[in-house]
Amino acid sequence: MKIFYSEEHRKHDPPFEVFDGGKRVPYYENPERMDRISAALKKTDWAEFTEPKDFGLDPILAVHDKNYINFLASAWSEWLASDPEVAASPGQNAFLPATFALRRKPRLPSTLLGKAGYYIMDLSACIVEATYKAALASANCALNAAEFISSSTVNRPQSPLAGSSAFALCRPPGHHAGKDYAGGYCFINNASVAANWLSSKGKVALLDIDYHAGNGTQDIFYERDDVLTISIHGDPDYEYPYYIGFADETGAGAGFGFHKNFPLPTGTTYTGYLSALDEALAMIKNFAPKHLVLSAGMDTFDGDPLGKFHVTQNGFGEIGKRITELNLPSAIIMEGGYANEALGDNMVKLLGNFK
Ligand code: SP5
Ligand code: ZN
Repeated sequence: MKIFYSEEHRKHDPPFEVFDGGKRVPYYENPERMDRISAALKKTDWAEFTEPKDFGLDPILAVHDKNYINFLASAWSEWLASDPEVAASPGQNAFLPATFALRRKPRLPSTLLGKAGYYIMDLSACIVEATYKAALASANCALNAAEFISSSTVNRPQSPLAGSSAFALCRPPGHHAGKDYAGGYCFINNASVAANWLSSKGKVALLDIDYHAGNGTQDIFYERDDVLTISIHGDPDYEYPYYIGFADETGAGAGFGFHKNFPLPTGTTYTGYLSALDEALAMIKNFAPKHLVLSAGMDTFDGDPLGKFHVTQNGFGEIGKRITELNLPSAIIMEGGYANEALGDNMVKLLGNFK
């Protein structure tokens, strides 16, 4: 399997994040995650690591607001220039807003801190010097995977088109980022950029199996009927991102009926999970897409520090197997997953089913 991976993520390594009532904790979405996955993949005989080529900004701007992307590009250097304390110890700092936009149509502020509250939805999307470059490289991994699966007869003449797949080992992840906002460790919505790119070639299904609701993806495709979006996750009634991801959110306008959320209770086990998954897969079959994009978060794992589900390592094997039974060319996009010791093996279990 083609694995698209870039080292650009490594210096995106914020020293902390703020969560759960204001606790300052080490950044869970850390570079070690990629090392664990790479190491496990390199032990298999089927992982073929490839450096992604650069698609430029156009496919990113087809999903994201230009002013938002400009904000991501310059936030760190503007902050550094504005605050001598930060300039004195940049490595101990991460840029976050301290004020958030009101829940009415806000106007875009002209100042850096005002923009931060407008464009960032929480305190886990920390910006450091390397963030923007890492986010671009991550999106390029997803685009390379999309391109690969859409042209696999050319790239892989020996194998049949149906069932061919590629893995974008993306970091930072993407599914919490919307058209014009960052959140939940996400800045550019890699899976959405890939799905939108693929949508010019035919219908796309985007299945999100990260433990957290894929709010950014939901927002981006909410009014579209050419990309079916489905997310299986911890019920936002108790879990991040709290305000979106409910069962009654099913799309709007032309997109009505083309979004589906499966909010599941705390303590969801493999069995409970699989019944939601089967329902999701039946919807995808019925939609008959040309390509599948899988937002593959592994934080549903039993031992994940941010999750409350109990999917086991073998569970990921079964989940992967059922997804491959769709027999669709699949771009698998890395999202969350924070049980670092198990993350590599979990990912190998999931991926091992795909051709
Ligand atoms: C991509 C992704 O998985 N993003 C997740 C962002 C979650 N940020 C909020 C974390 C809240 C943590 N609550 C954990 C309780 C641990 N005792
Ligand atoms: Zn997650």
